[in-house]
Amino acid sequence: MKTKVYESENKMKLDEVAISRAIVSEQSKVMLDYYDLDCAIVGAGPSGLTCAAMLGEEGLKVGVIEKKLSVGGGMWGGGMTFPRIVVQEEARRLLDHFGIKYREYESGYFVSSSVEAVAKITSAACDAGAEFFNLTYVEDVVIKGDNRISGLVINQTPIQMTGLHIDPLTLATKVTIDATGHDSVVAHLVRDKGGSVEIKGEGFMWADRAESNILSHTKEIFPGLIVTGMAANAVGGETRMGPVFGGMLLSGEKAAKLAKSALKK
Ligand code: 48F
Repeated sequence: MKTKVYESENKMKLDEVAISRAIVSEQSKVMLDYYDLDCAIVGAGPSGLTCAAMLGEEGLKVGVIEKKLSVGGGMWGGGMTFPRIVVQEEARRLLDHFGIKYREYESGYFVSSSVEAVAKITSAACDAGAEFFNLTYVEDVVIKGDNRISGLVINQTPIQMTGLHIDPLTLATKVTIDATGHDSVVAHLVRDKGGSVEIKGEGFMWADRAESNILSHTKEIFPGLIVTGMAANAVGGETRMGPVFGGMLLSGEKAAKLAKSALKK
């Protein structure tokens, strides 16, 4: 008598090694392709993610390098662990662009879920073709005779964490966006090695001033290097703003426009 046929008998049997090969093979292809970028975005916080989505939507080859396991930077946590962010009127159209829901609290304070905001902007960046290199940190830049950033020196975060003596790899990029937040890591790397970059440092909390001025600080500060988000304010000597995120989204959008026009030159 025939025993019960399990559904699995007709299914393909999974091979652990094939799973491993699929991952290594696909990621190797991506890396070979994306080690020559139109635009490298360092840091996957709100400004970097917005910039990645906007540049990807323009059909440019974009790589996002994020030292942590997860993307989202300082947006996940909202304010003091309450997972809500505030966005002002000027940036409401970007919430609409990414399909992020919001409710108006008093007049002009639009409140969204920080988790939804990170997820939807990340999703837009993925849909637009941006590639993510997480657990990867930028430790140096390539600057040759033309005095312009033409590449980034990267390594894996666990190597940094364990202090292992393992050399990094290098990727080529036409434009670099420093979206590393308060630390403004790429700007510091350039300045500390003699590049003519002035870093004024971040000021006290003053949300209205910080949000009003962020776009003027979002600019090319060294040939091939654009600063965005909190990195732009830190470089520009601007105040901080806490959990109001409109400026981050608008700054990411402006950085994308600047990168696009730099790429046209
Ligand atoms: O800090 P972060 O969220 O930057 P942002 O886009 O947004 C700032 C706000 O979150 C908040 C604020 C606004 O209200 O004041 O702080 O300007 O994200 C920066 C990302 O850069 C990564 C870091 O892990 C974070 O996810 N990062 C920092 N250094 C490196 C890096 C590095 N050397 N290589 C790669 N990623």
